[in-house]
Amino acid sequence: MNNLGNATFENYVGLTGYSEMAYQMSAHVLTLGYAIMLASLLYFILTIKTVSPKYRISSVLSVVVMVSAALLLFVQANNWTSSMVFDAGTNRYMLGDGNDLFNNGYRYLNWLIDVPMLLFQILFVVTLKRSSFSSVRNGFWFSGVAMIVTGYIGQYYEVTNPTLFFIWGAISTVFFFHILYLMKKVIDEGKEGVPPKAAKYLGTIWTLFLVSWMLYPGAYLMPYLFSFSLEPALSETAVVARHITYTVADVASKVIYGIFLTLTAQELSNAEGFDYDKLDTVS
Ligand code: RET
Repeated sequence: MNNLGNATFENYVGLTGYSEMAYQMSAHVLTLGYAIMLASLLYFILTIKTVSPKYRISSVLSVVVMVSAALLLFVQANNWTSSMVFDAGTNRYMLGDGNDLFNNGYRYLNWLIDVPMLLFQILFVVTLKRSSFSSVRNGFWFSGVAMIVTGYIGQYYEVTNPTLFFIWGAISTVFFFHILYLMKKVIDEGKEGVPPKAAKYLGTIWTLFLVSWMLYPGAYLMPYLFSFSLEPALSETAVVARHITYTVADVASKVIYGIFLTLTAQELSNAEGFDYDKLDTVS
């Protein structure tokens, strides 16, 4: 096998090439990713006035997340199409000669911006009853960054050194559990004393958060989920599955999460006497 060093498994699979279907599905799902972020950007801008002013920072943070994700996912999609080149001899898409290799690193750097933003966002919607705002915020910030940086280092070893890959992944998971613990606390406190509909939305946000954030470690592990051994599976199905998992996770954790926070803020605004429906009527 060609020695690609610490290149990720997508490149090793590219040595034997991708079928038309695997290559195109990957290209399409990566494109869908940034298209959804751009469309959702408009949603978050256009709905900002439907919540009372104190909740609007949450929409602003969604706007920040959409812009940064759209840009980085655009680069990620182009990274795929420029690293794999169609080969008329074999009718497969092969790792190109002299091009950039494929790497998921753009995603990790995007998370460095988006993860703290997504975690702070909920703090502008809920009111903490017992915990201190600044200690939760610092915990979110610290563990968010530590989780991503350790995972970023680990992903370089997914083919060449499974031991290091799993050690860095395990360290990252410790920080992930800390984030889950803090988020559960924030949501439980946020549910106290709010209208039932807002409490219900917060319950949905917790389930959505748990499921969508778990997809990221799933994508990290993908070459091993397909091999059931300590050797990574160099399978194009695993590559496509990773692209799809990341896109589903991105849409759920950034867009749908942001929409549910907007809905929660609308309920809370209403309960506090801010009635958006009546703002436009001439009295
Ligand atoms: C890594 C490394 C392996 C272990 C764990 C990870 C968790 C990643 C998560 C990322 C969330 C990203 C989000 C981005 C939104 O823009 C780093 C893959 C636990 C939870 C929500």
